[in-house]
Amino acid sequence: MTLSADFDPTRAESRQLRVAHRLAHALAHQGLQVVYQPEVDLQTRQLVSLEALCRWHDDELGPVAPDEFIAVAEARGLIVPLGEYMLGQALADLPEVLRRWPQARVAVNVSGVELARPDFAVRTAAAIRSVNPALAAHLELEVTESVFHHNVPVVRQNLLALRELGMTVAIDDFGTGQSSLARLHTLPFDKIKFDRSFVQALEDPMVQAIVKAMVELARNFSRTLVVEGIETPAQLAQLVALGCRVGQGYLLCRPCALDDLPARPHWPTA
Ligand code: G
Ligand code: MN
Repeated sequence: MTLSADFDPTRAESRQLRVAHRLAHALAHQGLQVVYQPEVDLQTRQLVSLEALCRWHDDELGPVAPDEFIAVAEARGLIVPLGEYMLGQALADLPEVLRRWPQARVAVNVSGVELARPDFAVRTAAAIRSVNPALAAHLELEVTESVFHHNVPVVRQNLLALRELGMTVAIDDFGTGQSSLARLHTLPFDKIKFDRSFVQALEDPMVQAIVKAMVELARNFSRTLVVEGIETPAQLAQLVALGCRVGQGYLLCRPCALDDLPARPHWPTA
């Protein structure tokens, strides 16, 4: 591995410490925002799920990208409180979500660090129960293939226990991790979110064949396939032709505050 000439480990570490410090402050003072990005039925334009995404604009640091602060949270022991905060927000917003879209689920992203904790399911169940146990049937967990770097039997136990309550499980960014196909059958899941990198390479006939195969795989096992990162009408048309039913992406709807979400997203066609 080569490091660029201006890479300074001391400086990188001090940035990480500063972000961690400010993030802890934001968590303690309600300084994080939640936006929602819909998953949409590509034929009916009906909203299927809303993915809760964390956004942060710090008074001192300015806007900090989720990729950066999630990695810092994982490294510095803040991912558990961050996850609890996002679940709390999702639970608080669910009554309004269900008033507008009675069939919808709200999806929260969870880190392998959280899922590998033996008490994750118990604590999550307690948080739901303290608001309204019926809301479990309207919650989804998004997990990435990075969970395979953690204690997989514990992860499995947590997912199984939460599915018992009615929650569903989505494999996020599918296709980017290592040995994803080889390990897919080892976790309980309801939905596959197909990574946006495939959409970006759709002109490649091999990628088209992969998308088709995923559509078949999901159909044969009664799993939902959601294609992420749809940005252009041409991509959308091609995905629909390949059999895709549900999608997410800037073309369909950008992440936005709950109050600003359209009842039924509208998008330009090719
Ligand atoms: O890993 P996950 O798929 O949960 O990441 C969601 C992130 O992807 C969010 O930060 C969201 O803003 C971003 N995102 C959503 N739709 C699109 C899209 O169409 N294109 C790109 N480049 N990013 C997107
Ligand atoms: Mn996600």
